Formats: sequence, C-alpha cells, structure tokens
Amino acid sequence: MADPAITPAVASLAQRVRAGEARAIARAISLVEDDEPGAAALVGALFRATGGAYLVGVTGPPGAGKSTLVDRLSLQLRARDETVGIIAVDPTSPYSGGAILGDRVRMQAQAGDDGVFIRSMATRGHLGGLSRATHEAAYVLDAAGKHWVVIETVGVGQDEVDIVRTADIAIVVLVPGTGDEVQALKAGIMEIADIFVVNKSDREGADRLEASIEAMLALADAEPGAWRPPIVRTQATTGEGVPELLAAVEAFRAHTAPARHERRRVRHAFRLRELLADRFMEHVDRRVLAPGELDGLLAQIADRGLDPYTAANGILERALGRDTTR
Ligand SMILES: Nc1nc2c(ncn2[C@@H]2O[C@H](COP(=O)(O)OP(=O)(O)OP(=O)(O)O)[C@@H](O)[C@H]2O)c(=O)[nH]1
Ligand SMILES: [Mg+2]
Repeated sequence: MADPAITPAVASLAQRVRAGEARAIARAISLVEDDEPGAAALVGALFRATGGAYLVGVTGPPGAGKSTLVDRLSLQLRARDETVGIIAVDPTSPYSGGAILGDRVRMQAQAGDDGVFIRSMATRGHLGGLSRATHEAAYVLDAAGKHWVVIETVGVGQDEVDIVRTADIAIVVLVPGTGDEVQALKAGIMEIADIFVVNKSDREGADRLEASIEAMLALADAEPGAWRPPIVRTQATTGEGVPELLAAVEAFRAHTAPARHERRRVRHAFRLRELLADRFMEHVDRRVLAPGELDGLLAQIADRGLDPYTAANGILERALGRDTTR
C-alpha cells in the first residue's frame, strides 16, 4: 500500500463529505469501492469523524422484502428528522425509491442537505473484498453525519452474513411458506439475528414460521438478562408493523448501549485482521514471490513433493527475513 499521504484533492473531498454534500459522498464511495489511489488517505481523513451513526444490518433470503422494508423504515426515521444512508449489496431488485425519492427531491431543496442517501454495490470485483468496500462506504456515510447507516445484503454468502453480523444491530428478514427457514439456518443467519422480521405476513404460513423461530429460540439457552430476539411481523408494502420494528430496534439499542463499545471493538478487530491479511498477501504477491513461483509451489504440493506448511513457512520467512517456525 502506498503511504496514505493526503493530497489537496482528497482533503477537499473529505471536507465536503463531512459537510454532507451528496455529490461528494457519491464520489467518496466510488473511490473506496474501487480502491482508487487516495482511497486509504480518504478513509484516514474521515475515520476520526465516524462513530456517530448507528449501523443497521439487514439480511435475509432473496426477495424477502428487505429493500421495501428499509424504504419504509427510513421514511419513519425521516419523519423524526433523522438522516439515513443506505448501502444495498447486489440487490436483484433495485431500490424503487418510491416515497423516498419524492422526499429526497424535497429535501434537496433544503440547502443540499439530503435526508437519505442510497447506494447500490456489486457483490464482486472489490479489491480486498466486499466487506472492506461496504465497511468503508459505511465510514463515508457515518462521517457525512448520517444518523443511521443501513446495509442490506442477501444472506447467502459468508461475506454477506459477516457484514451484517458486525453491524450494531442485525435484522434477519424471513418470509412465510417458502422453506426459507431451513435455508436460512443453513446459511447460519439465524444465529446472528438481534431481531427477526416475518415479512409478507399477509401470506399464509406466518404463524408456522413464527412458531419455528420461537422453537429455535427456546432451544438456545440464553444467559439471564441476555437479549431475546423479538419476532416482528410486517407487511413492508403497506408499512404495517414497521413502527413496531423501529420500536424493537430502539429497544435493542437501549439494551445494548452499555456493551456498544464491545460490539464495535469486535467489528474493528474483524476489519483490522482482514486488512492485515489483505495487505500481507498483496506484499507477498508483489514483493516476495517471483512471477509464476506460486504456480510452481502449487504443482509441487499437488505432487506431494512439498507440504503446504513448509511452503507457507518458506514464504513467511522470506517476507519477514527471519525464521518463523512455530
Ligand atoms: N405481499 C407482499 N409483498 C411484499 C411485501 N414486502 C415486499 N413485497 C414484495 O416482494 C418483492 C421483493 O421485495 P424487495 O423489497 O425488492 O425484496 P428484497 O429482499 O430487497 O429483494 P432482493 O434485494 O432482490 O433480495 C417486491 O415485489 C415487493 O413489492 C409484503 O409484506 N407483502
Ligand atoms: Mg433488495
């Protein structure tokens, strides 16, 4: 990684982000998303201004109604004069905007202070991974002064689940009658839920789904005083149940306020380890291994002429210039 020395252009961008300028926010997110030159310096310049936003992770099966729900939720927040930044990871159905779009136009009339900023992000193609890209986009929105930053992911891959798991709150959205319960269990998203939403509760099978979540929660032996994930029924299309969902979010926020630092420490630890692993591999690829050398090592391993531990130790030793045998 180059020295994150800040150029005047990046410094000015950071300043405009902190002022909440929508165009600067969009530009800054593109910069970090594509890991362009200046991205690390920008994150460095913005980081001190982060920590004010409450980070909400929303996940669930494809088409569960996550975006519709987040749309509704942000309308409620806007009604309280709170600002929202939304990052939607690879949505198959884009944010319709809907009522929000109308509001955004109205808000833009107010001295460039957009109340809602929505950004879609592709799952693939990020240097350093999806998690890096979304976390850094969240830093941008946080530094821009958004009260709430919502990250929506489809709960199918480990990256997507980890992103939501390390948010301040994890909301898992399920829908009745699709067998999603079982799929969700497989993907490991049931364990991360701070709140369960049974969306499309107008559909048949909502009772059954709620019962199966209850049964699962009853099996988990929670410590006394621990948060018990509530189950909230919603109809995102009509907005029914959304005030109750917001109330549950607030209840969780209050309940976990004393432990908020711990949760964020876990998130930062996760990010730091990820960054270190990325940067180290980048260093190994660029500075340690000769072109084609890795393929040669892999061929030897495939032929059982070399074991992976010895290979890894050899690379580590060369990278660090000393003996690294454990
Ligand atoms: N009947 C019914 N339909 C709903 C409800 N909530 C959402 N939908 C519909 O379900 C479809 C998918 O909604 P989205 O909000 O795009 O779902 P999503 O989970 O964000 O989808 P992906 O991001 O593509 O995974 C849309 O046609 C919505 O109108 C609901 O409560 N009831
Ligand atoms: Mg969506």
